[in-house]
Amino acid sequence: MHTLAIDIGGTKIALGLVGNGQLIERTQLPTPKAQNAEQFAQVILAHADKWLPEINKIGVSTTGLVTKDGISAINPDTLAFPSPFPLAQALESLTNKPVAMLNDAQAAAWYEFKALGSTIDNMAFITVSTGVGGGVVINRQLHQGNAGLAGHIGHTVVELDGPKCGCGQTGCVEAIASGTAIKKASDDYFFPHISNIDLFSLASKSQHAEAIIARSANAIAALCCNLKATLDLDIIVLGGGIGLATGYLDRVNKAIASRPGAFQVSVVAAKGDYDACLLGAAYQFKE
Ligand code: BMX
Ligand code: ZN
Repeated sequence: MHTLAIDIGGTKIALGLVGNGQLIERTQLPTPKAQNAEQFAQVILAHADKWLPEINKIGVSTTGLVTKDGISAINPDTLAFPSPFPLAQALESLTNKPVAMLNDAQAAAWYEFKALGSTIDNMAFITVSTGVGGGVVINRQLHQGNAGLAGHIGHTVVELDGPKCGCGQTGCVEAIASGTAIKKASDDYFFPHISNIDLFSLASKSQHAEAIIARSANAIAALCCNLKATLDLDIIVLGGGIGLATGYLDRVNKAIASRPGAFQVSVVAAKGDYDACLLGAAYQFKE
């Protein structure tokens, strides 16, 4: 029997049929508006219909703060969940299968930690996508904290006079570096508006496109050095649609290299590639 993996992001939901830790098949759908958990679960399950006879458990990784009562948004601009949003309970009652659920970046952090092998004790995973999410592994344990908030590093402040964040703070990493923030900065300058994919292609020809991407990468570099100073991490793993875009990791590493040696940390691309959070969803049943 296999696992149904569900990764809920602010822009898309990825679904996978996972067996022996490998993605056998994969599909995705645009994230619907989260009105009520049962309806949201039904939309997801309709897309996984043909796999249901082959699965005996469901692993979910989701954007938002996960508690036993459900999901709630830290930044409702990323994806507004009427909170608490009892999605695990809804999936369980519709399928009669056990459901495990973690924050998306926490799930990916655990998966990526295991993929790194035995030499690493302390690491973080950072996803730069619709928002900026994170998960931390300390002394070889996923650290969630008593409220489940640990790893929400997108909401640490790096520019005191920076842009407003949907979480209510000012100058959060997410408000500067996320795909949403990049798109906003790009829409303020380029007309007609262009996609983030086109912005990255334009960076070699347009100083302005390069500056928007560099501001994001510099904020992520500052975050990495802050994490190194706080937790003395051995390594940081980067994922997400922006994090894995061509040239982004190089920009982050270059910005880190210009900072004092004590705060430098090596940043590598996720082994799970764009599917680190999806693989992390299924991986919860491993250990
Ligand atoms: C936000 C927050 C995090 C999430 C991160 C990345 C919400 C709804 N989400 O900081 O929980 O891990 O975005 O999420 O408050 P993604 O949608 O970009 O994958
Ligand atoms: Zn914030």
